[in-house]
Amino acid sequence: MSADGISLDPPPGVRADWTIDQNWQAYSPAEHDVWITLYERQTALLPGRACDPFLKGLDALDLHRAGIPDFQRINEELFRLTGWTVVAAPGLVPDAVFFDHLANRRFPAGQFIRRPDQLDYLQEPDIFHDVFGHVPMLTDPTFADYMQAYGQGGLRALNLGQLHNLARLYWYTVEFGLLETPAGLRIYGAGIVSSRAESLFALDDPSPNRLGFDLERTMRTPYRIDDFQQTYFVIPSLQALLDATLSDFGAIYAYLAGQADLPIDAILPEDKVFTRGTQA
Ligand code: HBI
Ligand code: FE
Repeated sequence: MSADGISLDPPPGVRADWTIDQNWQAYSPAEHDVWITLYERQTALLPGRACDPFLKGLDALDLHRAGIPDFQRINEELFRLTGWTVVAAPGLVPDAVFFDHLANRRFPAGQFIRRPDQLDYLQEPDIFHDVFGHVPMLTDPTFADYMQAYGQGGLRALNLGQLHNLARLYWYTVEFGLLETPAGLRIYGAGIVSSRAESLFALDDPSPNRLGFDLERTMRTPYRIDDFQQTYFVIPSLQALLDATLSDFGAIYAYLAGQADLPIDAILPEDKVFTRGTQA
């Protein structure tokens, strides 16, 4: 058993690197309809909410309305743009496997799609969360470099027993990150952009804190996986996110070892506060 409780040996029918064939021809019309419903819901509300690199990526990969995208088709353009490819996975894969894929510019996306009665939420990332939520940002060269650096850092963190700190960095950037732009705050996090309710909540609701991103600050902040975020961290640019990965994580982990976790809704005197949430 590996650290995260999932055996590193893949289940029957799954390759050693935990990938499977997407088998695009096998998707049913009903499954394509779920994608179309989710796609049209999100693209109706994301202009003015999602950041430009996300919207450009959506167009570049032509993640169109006709249904679940064929990875072979979108990988031609994605690889040309940033050297990334999407590979099909049966679901969550062991951390070590996940990081190794990211470190090699492969994004493991769930091959399955949620059922019609799960449109608003599901625990495990499905193909809509992964391909609509995560993949468009991988067309941006800076973010593409960040995701590869994250994978390389993850492999190191695993070996240092520091995964919990790095998982927070992933959570508050890749999954639930906000970007500051001259036109206001914009979404780049996949967990937000693939969710209708959170695409609205993350920008409009007075309840959550919205604080300036800081690497150590963010890594001291726990997160919840079962509800909207109580705190969102805002980056000034994607370049700032990439620059953060150039830090000495060994020194950061040593510092964090002496620091208690912060309350999930804490606001510190040194925080750059965009919104002081009501935490309603
Ligand atoms: N596996 N397929 C897949 N997708 C993920 O997003 C993912 C994963 N395994 C582990 C994981 N995410 C998180 O624990 C990361 O923080 C490492
Ligand atoms: Fe995700």
